[in-house]
Amino acid sequence: MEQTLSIIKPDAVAKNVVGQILARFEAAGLRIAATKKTRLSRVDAEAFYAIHAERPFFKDLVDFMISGPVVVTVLEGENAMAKNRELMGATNPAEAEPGTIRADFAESIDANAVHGSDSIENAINEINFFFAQREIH
Ligand code: YYY
Ligand code: MG
Repeated sequence: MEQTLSIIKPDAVAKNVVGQILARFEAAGLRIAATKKTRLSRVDAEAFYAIHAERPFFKDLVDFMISGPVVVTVLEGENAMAKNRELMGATNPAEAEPGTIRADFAESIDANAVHGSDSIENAINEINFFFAQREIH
């Protein structure tokens, strides 16, 4: 069964909407195969977002991602990667479809509530970044 990685970012954790966001995944038919609350170090965040290292927003993105705890989750189900991206909505919450997580819970493009893997290959790498196989069920 397909798996993908979700991160509930520091803004959404601070807003106390972790349960509401996880409930949306379940309501859409995705299962929680693993989940934990953690806090990224600067080195962790820079490695996780290495693909964006040359972007102008990289420093702000890393600062934001380490500003508080996050909830990382392995979601499992049919088309899990694409389904999660659909539930999330567009990167910029101002452009996100009504009813998506970012439209409902995000304030701005830099504090946009959730991360989701954007390909099957990245999903595998991102899951392995956070979880050991024995933690995924
Ligand atoms: O996959 P997704 O999170 O929707 O967007 P990406 O293009 O991968 O960018 C990752 C992350 O970087 C985004 O969620 C917020 C931040 N960011 C930003 O602060 N400003 C931008 N113009 C683009 C992205
Ligand atoms: Mg992305």
